[in-house]
Amino acid sequence: MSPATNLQIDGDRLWDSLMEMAKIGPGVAGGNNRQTLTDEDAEGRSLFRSWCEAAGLTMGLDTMGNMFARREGTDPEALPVYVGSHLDTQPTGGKYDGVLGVLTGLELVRTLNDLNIRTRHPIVVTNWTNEEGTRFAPAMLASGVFAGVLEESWAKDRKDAAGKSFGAELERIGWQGDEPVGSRKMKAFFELHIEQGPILEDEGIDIGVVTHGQGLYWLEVTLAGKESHTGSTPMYKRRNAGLGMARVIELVHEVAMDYQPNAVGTIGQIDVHPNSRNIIPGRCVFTVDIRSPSKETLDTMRERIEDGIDLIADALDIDVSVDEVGHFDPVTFDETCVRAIRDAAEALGYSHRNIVSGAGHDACWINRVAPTAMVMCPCVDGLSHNEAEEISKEWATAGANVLMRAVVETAGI
Ligand code: HGY
Ligand code: MN
Ligand code: MN
Ligand code: MN
Repeated sequence: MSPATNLQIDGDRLWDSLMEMAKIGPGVAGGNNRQTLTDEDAEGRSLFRSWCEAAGLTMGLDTMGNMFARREGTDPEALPVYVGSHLDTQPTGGKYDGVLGVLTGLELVRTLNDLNIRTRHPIVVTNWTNEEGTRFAPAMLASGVFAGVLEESWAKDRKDAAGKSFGAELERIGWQGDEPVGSRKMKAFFELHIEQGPILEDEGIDIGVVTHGQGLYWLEVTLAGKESHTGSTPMYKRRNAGLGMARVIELVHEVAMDYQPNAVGTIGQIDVHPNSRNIIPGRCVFTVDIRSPSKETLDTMRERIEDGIDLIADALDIDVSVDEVGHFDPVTFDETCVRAIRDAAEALGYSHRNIVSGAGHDACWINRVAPTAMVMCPCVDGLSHNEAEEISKEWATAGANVLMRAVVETAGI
């Protein structure tokens, strides 16, 4: 019988930790606003560090602020098994997106402590900086630098809407480490995350065995026309950037609809200048978020959208620039790690199904430098990136038990 056979986490303790963390950076509607590198993020990091130290873990911190809480194994030379996710939230985020993955990593260590079980490989619980990419684009920034895909100085120069840089804010909150980012080697990385979509709940399934992740492009589009009076400028003499943006919003939707069910397209962040009710918009800056599990579809969508934007700009006599601010190709997770997840769900008697992750996760980047897999649990109405995001303690406990078994099987006893 596997040594991990009877391991069960303490669901109440996990839930209490989730609720405790949720008190930091509260939203206005029951969720969270703990954006990366804010004082609230710093407070959440401190709480997590205090819990890790109380569990006997030693905290490492790299130059991108990634946190690594290490539990020694019986073989200190053995490559550690990493487990975690992110503590930062959307501005109108939920209590579980990312946080569940970090705190279940901590909970599995607490459980091993309770049972006085020592794995062979060390275990490292991880908090990746700036997974959300809202304040500083792109998403999964620090895990992308860790994986060697994004350049550290470029990442540290990313600015928020107030013009503050990632690097300066990381220094300001006192969470800039000196460990060179990316210097750590892993045996494997596991991440538990809420599905953030409706499939598991609709099908009444406890566990998502994540085999793949969608690829994505994040484009930033600037349309520049001419500000002028809304009353005295005849329709034929306008260079209306706002009209151009409206047509691009429709274009992105139409292109995504052409590839259903394997595509999504959204324009979520919009800045209209000068945003005055009686001035024709002179400049619009907005983000295009397109995703697909198929690389071919993703690249074709991008091409069609960029060609369409050029036609819209020509027709309206407005100037256009398109910058890529984020991209990764569709991800295929490591078969051995995926099997460890599936075998764990099977052995624990949880219903499970393969699933493709619609959202991006740190695991998508870490998969490039270490064998990686994800576990998903359902969320109510598939809702996330919304303060009403909700899960059940049972779902969290099931996901954590599967995660723990996969981690312990991989770390060996
Ligand atoms: O955008 C994403 O998929 C992630 O939630 N940051
Ligand atoms: Mn997340
Ligand atoms: Mn998110
Ligand atoms: Mn590509």
